[in-house]
Amino acid sequence: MAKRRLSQQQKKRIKAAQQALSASDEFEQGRVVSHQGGQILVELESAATIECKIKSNLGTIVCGDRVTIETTAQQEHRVVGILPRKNLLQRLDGFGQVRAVAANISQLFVCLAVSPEPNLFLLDQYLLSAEQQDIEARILLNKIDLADDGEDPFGLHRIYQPLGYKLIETSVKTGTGMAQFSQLLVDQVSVLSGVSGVGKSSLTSWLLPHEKIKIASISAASEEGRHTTRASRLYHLTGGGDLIDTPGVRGFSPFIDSSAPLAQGFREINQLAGQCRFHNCLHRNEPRCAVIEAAAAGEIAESRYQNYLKMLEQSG
Ligand SMILES: Nc1nc2c(ncn2[C@@H]2O[C@H](COP(=O)(O)OP(=O)(O)OP(=O)(O)O)[C@@H](O)[C@H]2O)c(=O)[nH]1
Ligand SMILES: [Mg+2]
Ligand SMILES: [Zn+2]
Repeated sequence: MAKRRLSQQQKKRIKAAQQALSASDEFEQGRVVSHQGGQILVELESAATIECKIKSNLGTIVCGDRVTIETTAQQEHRVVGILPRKNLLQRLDGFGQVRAVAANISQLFVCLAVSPEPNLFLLDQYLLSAEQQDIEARILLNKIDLADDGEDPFGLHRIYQPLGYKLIETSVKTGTGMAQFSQLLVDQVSVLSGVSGVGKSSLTSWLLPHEKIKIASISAASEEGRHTTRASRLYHLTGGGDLIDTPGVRGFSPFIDSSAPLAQGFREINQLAGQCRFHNCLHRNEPRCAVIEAAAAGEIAESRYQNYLKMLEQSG
C-alpha cells in the first residue's frame, strides 16, 4: 500500500489539534466498561459512569479501552479518541470476521466446565491465540461439583501443568476453588472466555453479589449453552482488580494469526523446534523431527500433537 505523505503544514495542524485536545477542559478521559449496539458506557476518573455515542470512523471500541470523551453544549457525550492499547484480545465471529473482545487486559481465563464437557481442541486454539497476542492464559474448570471422582477429570492437570499453565478447579455451587480464583484476580484485569453455559457469569456474580448479572436459569447436563450474556462487561472487584465477563463463543472462534508459525503457540513444540533437522520443519512428516520423536515417545501429549496437526491442516 502506498504511504500517504503528510505535508509539514498538515503535520503542524495535527500536532496543534492534539495539543488542544489534551489541554482542553471539554475533553475528559475514561475507560469503557461496556459496548452494546451503538451505546458505550464509559467510567470517568471521578468514577461516574456515562453513556456515550461514538464519533464516526473511530474504529472498534471495546471493554477496557481508554478513551477521550467530548461533551457537547447539549450535555451529550461522544467518544472522540482511543488511547494506545497495551493489547487487544480478538476472536472470530460466526462469519470468520475478526472481532475485538477486550483491550488492556492482563490475563485470560479460558473457562471450561465438567458439563458441557471440555473441548480440548478449542482449549488449544485459545492457548495458541493467547500466546500469539502475548496474553497470559489460565485454565479454569468450573462445575467441579459435577465430576464423578475428584482426580484430574479430563486429564487437564496431566497435560497442561507441565507446560506451565496455571489450572484451577472451581464450583460456584459449593464454593470449591473460589478463594483461589479470587486470589488470582487481585490487581489484574482478567477476562473470562469460553463456550456458553460453562458458568462465566455465575463466577462473576459469585464475586459481585450486589451486581445484577444475568445467568442461565436451568442447567441440564446434556444441554448446550443458551447464550445468556449478550455483551462484554467490565466489573470492579472489591479486593482490587477488574473482571470482564464475555458472551459465550460459538464454535471454534478464537482468533489465530495464520501468518505466524503455529508452533510458536504450542509451548512444548516451540521448545523442541530448534532440534529438528530442518529449520523450517513443520513437524508433520519430516525426517529427524524432534517433535515427531517426542510425540512418539509420549513426551508430548497425544491430544496436543493431534490438535497441532489439525490446526496446521486448517491453516493451510
Ligand atoms: N452444578 C453447577 N452448575 C453451575 C456452576 N456454575 C454455573 N452453573 C450453572 O450453569 C448454567 C450456566 O451458567 P452461566 O453463568 O449463565 O454461563 P455462562 O458461561 O455465563 O453462559 P453464556 O452467558 O451463555 O456464555 C447456570 O444454570 C448455572 O447455574 C457450578 O459450579 N456447578
Ligand atoms: Mg454469561
Ligand atoms: Zn520438526
